[in-house]
Amino acid sequence: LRPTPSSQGIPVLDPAPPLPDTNPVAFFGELSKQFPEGIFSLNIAGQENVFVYDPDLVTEVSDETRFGKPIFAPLSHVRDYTGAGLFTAHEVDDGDAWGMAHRILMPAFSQRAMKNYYGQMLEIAQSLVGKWANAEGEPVRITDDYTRLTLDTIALSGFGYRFDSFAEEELHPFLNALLEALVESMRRSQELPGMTALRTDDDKRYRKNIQLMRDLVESVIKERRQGMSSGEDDLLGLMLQATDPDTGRPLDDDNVRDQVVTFLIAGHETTSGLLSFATYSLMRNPHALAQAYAEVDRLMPGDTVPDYDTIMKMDVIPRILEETLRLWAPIPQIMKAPLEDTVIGGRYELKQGTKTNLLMGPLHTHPKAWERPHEFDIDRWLPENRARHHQHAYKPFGNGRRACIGRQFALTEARLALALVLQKFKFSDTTDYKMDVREALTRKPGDFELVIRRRQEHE
Ligand code: MNH
Repeated sequence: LRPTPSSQGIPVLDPAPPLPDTNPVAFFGELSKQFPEGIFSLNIAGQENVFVYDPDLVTEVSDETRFGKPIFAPLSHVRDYTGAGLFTAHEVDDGDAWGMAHRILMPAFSQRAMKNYYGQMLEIAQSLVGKWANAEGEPVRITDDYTRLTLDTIALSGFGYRFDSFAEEELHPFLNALLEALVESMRRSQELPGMTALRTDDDKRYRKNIQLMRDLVESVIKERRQGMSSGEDDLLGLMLQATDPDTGRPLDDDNVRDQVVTFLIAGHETTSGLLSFATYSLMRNPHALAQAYAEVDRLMPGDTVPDYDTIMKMDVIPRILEETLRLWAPIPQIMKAPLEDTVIGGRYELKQGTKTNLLMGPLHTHPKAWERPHEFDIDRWLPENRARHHQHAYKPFGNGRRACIGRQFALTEARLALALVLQKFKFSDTTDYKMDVREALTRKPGDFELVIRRRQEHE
């Protein structure tokens, strides 16, 4: 297969190679190596898909006056369970659902609002540490436990609901239903609707999984409505009571349900991936690990329980998280589309509505923007170096008004969890783990196990 320039000037692989059954984004990343232009096009299931990762082209695609977030496959399928929740809402076709929820919820995600969730974040992080303290010398399924942590944290701090995941051997049924639903939505987005219609058993199972997630969420909302006292200021309280400052209207009941499902998903998958990739990266980068230990020992000596201010004083751990998000962005691809026919890079023609995918991996390691791009180097994030970064070569939280609303939440939770874990434990990679990325909308390491030991004084 040879790249050829298409009629719009964009290099294209024609005919398109068959997509793999798993990890399509990793496959697009591999293909990107054939296109130093930083852009290429593929026809997938009859539709043109453009991929961009040159930082200067991404700068143009990040201009919100020219590009918006379209809800095409796979997000159009994820809508089967997240409806017009923030992540999958159309800005036009859903009336003002996105704008209303965005205005109502933004204040709940400001940096200062994080103080309100800190107590609950700490409680759940301490459950993780408690579990690991009893697993001395045994291999631990790291990603599963980070998933317990992040799911329990968003559920408790957002909705006052306790999954109590650390009490259970098995992951909560909500997670299995979600995983199966995500896999099914991804599969649907890579086949023609006629094929989906033939898979009637899969469809039954899909509906059953969606029902399980919605039933759980409906029961959480019902409980809250019954026991509600005014002034409950978590996310659920806000969604049930607040009115939109612009329209004066509250969110309707279906929308509240869709938002809760959205937050349970968006609020845990990615942060679990971040913590897993960060732990993996620390195992491979002893110099960064040593600095992290030094930081927690300085700020949290002995068994000191960190408070919110301690977490905000950290310097090394936040830089570890930023560098992890560069090399292992949990959302490896986001989609934009031109609002009108346009030209980028002075020569690549894009018709209105063309699927224009930003590939995080190739963008975050683009040689135009990053020196020694594949090296894990937390010093890139020192203030003096940060100032020299390309402005649009780092998008782990997306772009513009559709960027991640939960960013501060994720970073606060991840700093705290990593700090507590490093205060107490050292890890050994006795099985010499080889990174095995699993994509299901987001990506995480598969079957990542480490042996954990408690740290002794001066270790
Ligand atoms: Mn989050 C949107 C990455 C944690 C809730 N998030 C996005 C987008 C990216 C993203 C990228 C943009 C997607 C797109 O353009 O289609 N999010 C992350 C990462 C982490 C993360 C890498 C953790 C690390 N996100 C969280 C947490 C929450 C959350 C935690 C909730 C508590 N994210 C959202 C919501 C949206 C979103 C809601 C959709 C925002 C919108 O479109 O208005």
